[in-house]
Amino acid sequence: TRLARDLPDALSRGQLRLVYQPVVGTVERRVLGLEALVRWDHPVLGEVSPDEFVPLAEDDGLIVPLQRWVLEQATAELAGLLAEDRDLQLGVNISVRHLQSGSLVPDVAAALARSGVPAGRLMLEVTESLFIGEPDRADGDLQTLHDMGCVISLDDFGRGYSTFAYLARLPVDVLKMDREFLAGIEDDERSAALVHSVIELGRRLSIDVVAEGVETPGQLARLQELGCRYLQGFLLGRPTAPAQLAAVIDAFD
Ligand code: G
Ligand code: G
Ligand code: MN
Ligand code: NA
Repeated sequence: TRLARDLPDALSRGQLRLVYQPVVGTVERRVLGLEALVRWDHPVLGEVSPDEFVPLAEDDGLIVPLQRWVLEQATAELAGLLAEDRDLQLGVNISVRHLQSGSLVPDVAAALARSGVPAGRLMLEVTESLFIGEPDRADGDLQTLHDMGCVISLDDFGRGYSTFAYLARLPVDVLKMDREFLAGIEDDERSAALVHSVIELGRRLSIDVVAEGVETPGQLARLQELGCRYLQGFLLGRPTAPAQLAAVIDAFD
């Protein structure tokens, strides 16, 4: 396909960029974190979603250089915001392939060293697809990243297969609750009970729970009643270009 053909040049021609979506603390009432989301500005086709090109990169062996670029770019851009004395955590989506390649540990270390961003500011978002199957080298590398001080989050939690067993096996600090969970919470007691259970699970395991995909004031109110402290979604803030970020963050203060 055209996208697959053009992808190798996207990096070298500077067609990739990052946008950042805020994660808001309901107790702190401010932006606590930013999730980096990659975009490809294709010269002819316009903006292409990572849903389309990340799988292509994974098939083409381009995913490691792509993820390396994401790590370098995101930490460099965060360093700029931290220099203005802001207290923020940066979330980066990790590809399973990068972890399995064995180069994630040195690539993270290099990005942190180059940017000067402390490891504790970097949250690596992994999905459960990583953990289907037997424990392997990837488990050890994830533990190494955790030992380095990086924060590990389990993304899209609750989508797909049950992930409870992974919570015992892996050094998970944060659960990002899939937005599917929010669908009915405003008026359906069963949906609300499910969300409550995930928040309770997090509390018992000392794992922070982030609700993803918060779109309505009703959902926000219900999540607060259920004790959810961390929120992400279009209602709180859209993915935003770096130049506008400082304004978005400071608007909450
Ligand atoms: O931002 P958006 O909704 O378009 O993201 C679509 C999907 O692409 C989500 O599953 C998101 O996790 C994933 N994604 C966004 N940025 C990156 C990235 O830098 N690396 C990887 N591997 N996935 C990403
Ligand atoms: O899989 P992951 O959680 O990394 O996916 C992040 C994706 O979710 C991004 O593509 C982002 O654009 C999208 N997203 C963020 N907030 C919302 C929201 O409130 N509603 C919907 N439908 N998508 C959202
Ligand atoms: Mn994510
Ligand atoms: Na998610």
